[in-house]
Amino acid sequence: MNAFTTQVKDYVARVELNLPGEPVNKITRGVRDEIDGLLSELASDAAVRAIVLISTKPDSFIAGADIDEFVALRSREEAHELVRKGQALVNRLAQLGKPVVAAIHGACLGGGLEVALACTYRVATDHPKTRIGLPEVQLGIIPAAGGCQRLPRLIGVRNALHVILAGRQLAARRAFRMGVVDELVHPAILDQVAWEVAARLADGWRPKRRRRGVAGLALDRNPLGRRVVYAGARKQVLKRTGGHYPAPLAALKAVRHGIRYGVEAGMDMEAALFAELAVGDVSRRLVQIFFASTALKKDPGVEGEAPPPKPVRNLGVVGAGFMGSSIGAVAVLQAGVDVRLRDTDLPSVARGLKAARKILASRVKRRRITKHQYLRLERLLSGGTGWEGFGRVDLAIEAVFEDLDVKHEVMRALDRHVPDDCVIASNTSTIPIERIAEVVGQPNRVLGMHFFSPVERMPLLEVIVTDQTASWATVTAAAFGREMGKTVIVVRDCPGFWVNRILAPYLNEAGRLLEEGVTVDAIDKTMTKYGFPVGPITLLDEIGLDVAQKASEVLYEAFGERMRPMAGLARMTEDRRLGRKSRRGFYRYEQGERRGVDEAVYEIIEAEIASHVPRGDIGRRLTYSMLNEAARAVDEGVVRSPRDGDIGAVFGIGFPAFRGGPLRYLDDVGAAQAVETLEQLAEEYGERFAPCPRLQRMAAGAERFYPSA
Ligand code: 3H9
Repeated sequence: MNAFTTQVKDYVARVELNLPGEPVNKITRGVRDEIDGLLSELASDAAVRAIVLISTKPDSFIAGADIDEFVALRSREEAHELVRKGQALVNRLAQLGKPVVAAIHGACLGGGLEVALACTYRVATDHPKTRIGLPEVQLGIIPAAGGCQRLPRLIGVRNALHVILAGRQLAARRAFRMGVVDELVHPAILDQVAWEVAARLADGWRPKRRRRGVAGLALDRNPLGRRVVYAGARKQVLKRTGGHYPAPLAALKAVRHGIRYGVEAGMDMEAALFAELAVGDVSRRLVQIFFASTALKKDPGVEGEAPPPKPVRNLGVVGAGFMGSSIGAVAVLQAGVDVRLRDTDLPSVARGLKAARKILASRVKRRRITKHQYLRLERLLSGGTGWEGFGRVDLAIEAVFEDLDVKHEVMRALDRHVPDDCVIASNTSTIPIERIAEVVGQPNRVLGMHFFSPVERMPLLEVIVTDQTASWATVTAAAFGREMGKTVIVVRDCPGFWVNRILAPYLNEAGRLLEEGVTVDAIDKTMTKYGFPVGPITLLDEIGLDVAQKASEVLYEAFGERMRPMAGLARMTEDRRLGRKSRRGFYRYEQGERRGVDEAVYEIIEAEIASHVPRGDIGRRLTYSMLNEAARAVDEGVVRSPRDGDIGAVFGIGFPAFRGGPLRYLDDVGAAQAVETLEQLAEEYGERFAPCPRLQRMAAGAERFYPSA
C-alpha cells in the first residue's frame, strides 16, 4: 500500500503519512500493518535517533481509526480484536525507545490524537483546519487506543473529561492552552520546527511540562478531589444525554479505572467497553448519521449533472430583525463575505448591526476568534435604509415579517435592485415559495432558505425549491449554506416544507393532550424520556407561540382536519403569552432563566380537569403523529431521500439521534407494526391517526425506507 515514506537525515527520520486514494489519513488495517513493520525498522536502525511523524495530505494529520471498519464489525469478539490491534500500535510507538515528534496540521482526531499522544512531543499548526480532539462519543464509542489513559495524564482528569465526554474538537490554540500540544507554529514552518525538536530530543533534551492553568489541578491530585470531578462529570453527562447515550459514561468509567489501577488495566477496560459499544444499536445509528451528514457535504442539491455554484462574495439581507441580523453575522463569521443589511428605518438597521456585532463579539469572548479577527469581520457588515450595495450582491435573503404582502413588496424591490444573476431567497418558515416568487420577473432564481433559530447555533438549513427554481440557483444557495457551516437539505416547496410539516402534527397533538388535561410536565417529560432534547411544550415556548400559531394556521388551511391546531394557542397569544421571548408562555421566566410551569395556563387553554389519557398513549400519540406525517411527506417527494428527511429531523427538531431519525425508526419498528399502532390510535383518538398510504403500501409489501438495517 505504501502509506508511509521515510527519509533519514542527521539521525532524524522523517516519516510521511499519505494514505493513497483517500481524502484523509485514517488508521486502516493496512496502515496498522505497514506501521508495524516500519517501527521495527526504525527501532533497530542505528542511523535513527529520533523520528518526526508528519502528514502530506492537505488538511488531515490523521482523522482517526477507519470508521468503515467499525461498520463491518459483526461481533464483540471482532471489535475486541480490532481495538487490541489499535492499542498495540500506540503502545509500540510509546515504547519505541526513540523520541517521536508528531507534526500536526489538519484533523488530528480520535485514533489520530491517540497516536499523537503516544509520541514524545506534539507540534501543531495554528490554522483553522487544525482540529484536535477525541470525537468518539459522537459515534457512540469511546477513545480506545489509550486516549482515556494518556490524555488525563497529560492535561489532568478534569480537562480530559471535558474533552472526551462531549467529543470536543479543539482549535489548535485551545489545545495548546490546555497542554494537549506542546508548541504552536505557522504552517509554513511546521516541518522545520518538528525536525529541530526531534534533533534536540535525539541529543537527550526532554520537554519539561507544566500543566497550563491551575483550575482543577488541586482537585485532580487527590482521590477525594477526583471523586468530586467524576461525580460532577457524570451529572453533566446525564443532564446532556438523558441517559440515552451510553458512550460518555463508558468513557468516564475507562478514565476512572485507568487512574485507579494503572494504564494497562485502563486499556483493558477501554477495549472491553469499546467492543460492547461498537456493535450496539446506538453506535450504529450515530455512525449512519455521520456518514449521512458527510455525504450531504458533497451533495450539490440537484439530480443529475449539477452546474457549478455561483461564488457568493456579497450578500444582501433584507430585514435587520432577529433572524436577518443573525444570518448576516453567521455569513460574515463563517463565509467571510460582505453583508449589507437593509431595513426600513435607521434605528432598526442600527439594532440589527448591533445584534450581529454582538454575535461576533461572543466569539471573541469564547476565544473562538481573536480581537484582530473581530475587527476585520466587523468591517464586512454594513447597513442602510436604501438599496445601496444591492446592485452587486450575489445572493439576497429576505427575512422580513411573515406576511405575503410584505414579502411581495420586498421581492418586487429586490427584482429591481439586484443583478439578473443574483439568487433571491426567502427565509420564510411557512409561506409557499411559489406564492412569494409570483411577483418576480424571473421566478427561476427564487427559492427558500429556511434557517433555524438561533442561526449561530442551529446546524440545519432547508433550501426550498419550486418546480421553477433553476439548478444554478439551487446549487448556489446550497453551497453558500454549507459555507455558512450548515448541513443543507434541499426540499420541495409545500406548506411547512419538511421540518415544520412533520413538527406541526406533533405540536398540535401536544396541544390536544394539554386540553384533555394532561399536565405540561407529563407531556414534556414523556418526550425528553423518549430522547428529544426538550419536550414539545418547551419547544413551543422557544419557537414563540405567535410564530407557532401562524404556522399552524397555514398548515391547517393546506391540509385540513389532520392538522387542526390547538384552540388554546390563540387564547395564549391573546393573553400576550408569546413564549420565552416575551418572558411569558407555558413556563415562567425570570431574568432570562426558565422557572416552573405557569399554572395559570391551564385555565387559559380551558383544560379539562382530570386526565384519562393512559401514560403510554401520551408518547405514542406524539411520536406517531410525527412519524405518520414524515412517511406521508416522503411519499409526496418533499425530501429527496430518507437520508435527507432523517438528517432534517435530527438536526432541525432534535429528533433523537440514537434512533436514527423518524424514517430509520419506522424501519426499525417495521411498517406493519407502525400501521397497526396507528390504526389503534385512530380508533381511540380520531381519524388524524389513520396510517398514510405510503405506510400501508410498505406494510403490505414488507418494504423499508432504507435498503437494509
Ligand atoms: C476512532 O478513532 C476510534 C479509536 O479511538 C479507537 C480505535 C481502536 N474513517 O467530512 P469530510 C472520510 S473513531 C473513515 O467530507 P471534511 C469521510 O467519510 C474515529 N472515513 O471532510 C469522507 O469520505 P467520502 C474518530 C473518514 O474536511 C472523507 O473522509 N474520528 C474518517 O469536511 C472526507 O471527509 C472521527 O470521528 C474516518 N475516521 O472533514 C473523525 N474521517 O469522501 C470523523 C473522515 O468517501 N471525521 N472520513 O465521503 C470528521 O470529523 C471529518 O471527516 C474531518 C474532515 C474533520 C476529518
